[in-house]
Amino acid sequence: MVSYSVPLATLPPLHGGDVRAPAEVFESIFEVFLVLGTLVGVVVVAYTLYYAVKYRAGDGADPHADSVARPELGELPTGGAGGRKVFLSLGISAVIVLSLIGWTYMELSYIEDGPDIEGEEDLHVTVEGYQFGWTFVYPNGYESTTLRVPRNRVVRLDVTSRDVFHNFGIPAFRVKADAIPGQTTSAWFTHEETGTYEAQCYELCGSGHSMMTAEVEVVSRDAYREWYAGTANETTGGNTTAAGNETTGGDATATANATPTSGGAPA
Ligand SMILES: [Cu+2]
Repeated sequence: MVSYSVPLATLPPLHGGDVRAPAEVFESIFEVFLVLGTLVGVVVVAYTLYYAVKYRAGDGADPHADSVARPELGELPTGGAGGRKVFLSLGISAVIVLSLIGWTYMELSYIEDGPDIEGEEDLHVTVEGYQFGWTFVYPNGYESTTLRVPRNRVVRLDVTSRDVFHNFGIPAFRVKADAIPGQTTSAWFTHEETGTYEAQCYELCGSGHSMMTAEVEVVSRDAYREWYAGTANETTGGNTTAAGNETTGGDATATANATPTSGGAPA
């Protein structure tokens, strides 16, 4: 169901659901480990049971009837075919384990770096955690308590905090990032289906921690465009609260939202 390796270079600029979302990557890692783990488990258990039954002591049968030269007490077994069997099984195990490590590392690096898409710019949203809620700051300075994003677009989050340690996560998208005052942590996601999801704080941060949720709305591109155009009017209109301390500056609103809001926000 999940395509396990899409070469990043072949991704189209405007992705129509072709960019692998973090949720898909984590799912594929889980599936591969589940299948291989089950396979190894079945082989080991079957092998054990087979020999347990084959060499069982029953009905007074002679255990040495098959004329195998068994090792004496204290003597190391040489293994079947002069140790070739041991060497082969160890070799195969090593190849499997090393391949898994390499593949998983590459998959996780993809999550770490994000997809490499040329063309349409990614949507950057700053996420600010505070006791006890989340504020989402859009590129035009608009602030919202709901994270509204278009479907099928890479959304890059710059996560930070105004007070104590928080952790921003959207379980449905398998995305999670530390929110630490004075620092910015990056995360990204993309989602195909429109709908309403929930973001949650994942770092015990005080008495209101469990209520520290936010709505995440994935909407169609057109709906997003329309909504975002409306927020621009709101931001550049009479109310310049998004710009924090720079309200007197008038035209400096666009650049001033990152530091002033995190430093000078009301507690
Ligand atoms: Cu929190």
